[in-house]
Amino acid sequence: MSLTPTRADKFSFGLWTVGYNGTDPFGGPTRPNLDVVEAVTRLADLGAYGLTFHDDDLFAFGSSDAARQTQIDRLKQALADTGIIVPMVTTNLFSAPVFKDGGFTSNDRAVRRFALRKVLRNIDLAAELGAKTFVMWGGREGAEYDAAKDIRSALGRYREAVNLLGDYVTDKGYDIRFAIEPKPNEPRGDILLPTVGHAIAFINTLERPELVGVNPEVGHEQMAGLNFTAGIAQALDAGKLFHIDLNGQRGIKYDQDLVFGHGDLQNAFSLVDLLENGGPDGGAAYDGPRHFDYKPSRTEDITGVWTSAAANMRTYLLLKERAAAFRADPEVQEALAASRVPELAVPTLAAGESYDDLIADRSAFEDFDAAEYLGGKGFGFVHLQQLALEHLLGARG
Ligand SMILES: [Mn+2]
Repeated sequence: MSLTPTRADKFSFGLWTVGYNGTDPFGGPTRPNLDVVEAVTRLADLGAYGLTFHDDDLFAFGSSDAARQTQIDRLKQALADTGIIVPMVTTNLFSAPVFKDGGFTSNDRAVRRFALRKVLRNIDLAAELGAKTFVMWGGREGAEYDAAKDIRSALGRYREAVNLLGDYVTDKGYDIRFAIEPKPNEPRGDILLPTVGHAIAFINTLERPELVGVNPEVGHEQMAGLNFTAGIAQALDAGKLFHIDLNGQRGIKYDQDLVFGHGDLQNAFSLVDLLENGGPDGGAAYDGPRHFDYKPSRTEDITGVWTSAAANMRTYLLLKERAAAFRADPEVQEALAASRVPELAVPTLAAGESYDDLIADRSAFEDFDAAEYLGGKGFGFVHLQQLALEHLLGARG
């Protein structure tokens, strides 16, 4: 298995990732701004296949129509020159002061109408560039104070907005689906739709739920103390994994956006194993872009930016290789069987068996020996996890 990224690996990067200039709440930029043409060219050289962006990453908020078009044309030329595609586009409804209380769910109705117009315009651009996924991260959709936001009204306005966008792409005939990106907090004290589970529940209340899925980010779920791999498995179970944001996070703290694998490495291993080997036939469970939403640390110079971009892809490919070795190891297969992992796929009732049949089955209850489980019948999960760890460390084949 090659560790050199190719277009077939479907690695994509946000323009705001390699373009991050190092600004944080405590200090200004440590790097100059990165031009979009250089970003596309360097990412192509490194083996990526896609670039994604917020409207404001490509042309500054409030740009004239002419300035906006100039940047779009420069991007299009760079795409034509390199073969890089734009698989996903998203809208910035969080940076400009007008969005200080959110976009779709601002208490200020005029702001909500402005936000919808900004998104509709950007959906037209997404369609023009051939993007198939439109991500919605509602970073400012939230509050710091319970009395400040009527959450049920806010969810109503969120629903109204997404329903309108669904009507728009349907009427226009655009081949675009939406992906909501959950995050529990930061920049708001609390953000609406804080986790994958909240988002999936919300999607099921929409008029066109089939058009809307999730774009889970590693760090965002881990900021909430949740198991990212388990959240992805539930999104797959619901048919809602439309896109994914890969990065690294170390525990419940601010959004670190580290390189993929530079956070919870064991969870990154199980995630890649799920994405690459968790399909029904043991193949890939997800065939969309492997999108990196990380930030090159502000300690890095421009060389460090490209080193870190390459590190994301190399770590993914290393984990893919390690996961394949894990699956191919006969001792792992024995351990999986001993842990009865495959047995969970067997339905609890036999085909055609009713609850009457279950009640009539004495072996299920009257003759079942529950006492055996005290001191016996261990599952051997620790041995299995140690084998995973040893593969992850390269200590086994
Ligand atoms: Mn993040």
